[in-house]
Amino acid sequence: MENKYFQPEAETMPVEEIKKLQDEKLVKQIRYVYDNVKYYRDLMDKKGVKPEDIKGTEDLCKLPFLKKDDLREAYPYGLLATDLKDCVRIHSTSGTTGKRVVAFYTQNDIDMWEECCARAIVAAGGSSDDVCQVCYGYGLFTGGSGLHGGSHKVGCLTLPMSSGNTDRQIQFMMDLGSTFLCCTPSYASYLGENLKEKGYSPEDNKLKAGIFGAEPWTEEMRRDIEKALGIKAYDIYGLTELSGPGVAYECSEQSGMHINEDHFIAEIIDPDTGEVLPLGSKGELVFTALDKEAFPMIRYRTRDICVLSREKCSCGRTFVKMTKPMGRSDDMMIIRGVNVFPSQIETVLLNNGYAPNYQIILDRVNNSDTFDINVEMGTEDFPDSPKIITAKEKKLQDAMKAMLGINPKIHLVAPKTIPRSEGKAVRLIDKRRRYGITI
Ligand code: DLL
Repeated sequence: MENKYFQPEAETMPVEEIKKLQDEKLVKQIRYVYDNVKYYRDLMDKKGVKPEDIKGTEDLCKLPFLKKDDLREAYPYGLLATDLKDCVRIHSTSGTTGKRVVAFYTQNDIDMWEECCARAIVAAGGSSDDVCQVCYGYGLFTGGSGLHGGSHKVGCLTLPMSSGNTDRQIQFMMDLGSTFLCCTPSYASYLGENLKEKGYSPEDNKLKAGIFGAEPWTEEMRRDIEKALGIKAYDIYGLTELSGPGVAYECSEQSGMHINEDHFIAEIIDPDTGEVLPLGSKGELVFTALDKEAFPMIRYRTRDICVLSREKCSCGRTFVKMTKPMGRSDDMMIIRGVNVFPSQIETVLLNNGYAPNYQIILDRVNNSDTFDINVEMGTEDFPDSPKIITAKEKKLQDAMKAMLGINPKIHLVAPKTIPRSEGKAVRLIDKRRRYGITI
């Protein structure tokens, strides 16, 4: 594949120039955040750091971290740096408890984000000749809007399908000759199976590439998807707090994702001590956004564990590369592409009169996640008739769906049947690990 770039001057910028650009932008951004975000100013004051102390990227380590808990504490407007009237959009994702994280965007923030997604599409071989089928969810989730905006910037014919309705996805894919597919890797895999069931072979579709992310996937899964759909499958990484998809993207080498370093500084830290680790070490990824106006993020701890590498890439891009996330330094699970924290499940249980005696069982069947929760009934509810139990399970399932955005299967079990442990309760049995899924 011939290497093309959406913004070659940025994507192939010599490493020394990237560093210089980051130094300049960082100094400005820290001053901007100090002056406009009281929450972060207080954190800096507490640490005894002033904007004048930050002269370049070497000084980054002096700055305090931001964590998901800070976002919850500052909810909804505490980290906003602009007037609300300058914001044009929000997106949102789950927080560690009931409160969601709400991220704000100015038009410049949206433009920067969409350009990052456009870089990903072009790096995967996309151009204005392409028909780009976006089946990430549209709405509060960033997947749909991000790739949609990127597809527009590249000039592709964009099919804003959103997720679900597989028959319609396949009909449009075939009738309109989609050449690019953007969705979670598990949905890509599911589409592949459905195409096969309908009697299509991989040559029958016009797809040439897919951009898959938002959840962990393995090299085996990549090979399966490539074979089932007859395409090249590329990874894309991002998180709502930093904009959404497109913080990092894969190129023709398909060996790790280039981080958009003109917009984001990446650090790897020891998740226990917070100490910055040298390039090549495995640790937690921390990002500083250099251009964000509405919702600036300084040293944001992603909790994603990975390794960075600056080896020369055959695609000609100079941006540092990250490996696929290899795990998390917190207890967040990604189920069918949706971020779920055990604490959210506990909140629902407590709100519905159950004690937090539960166990989550995750598995993967036909490349799709299954999600079951066993919940102990109280002795006073036991034994209820099967009909009453079924009704209670349904009620709890609806409450979970409202909190998590996805539907678990609830199984009410007899009191004292969930194994107690002497140490930390084993809340999660993740059978997906046998397929190499580690988040
Ligand atoms: O998942 C943004 C996104 C949408 C990325 C579409 C790619 C494609 P959040 O819902 O905020 O944002 O979840 C962010 O998802 O911290 C990772 O743990 C995980 N994640 C994102 N991309 C990948 C990936 C979107 N390619 C969290 N591989 C992140 C593994 C990923 N995990």
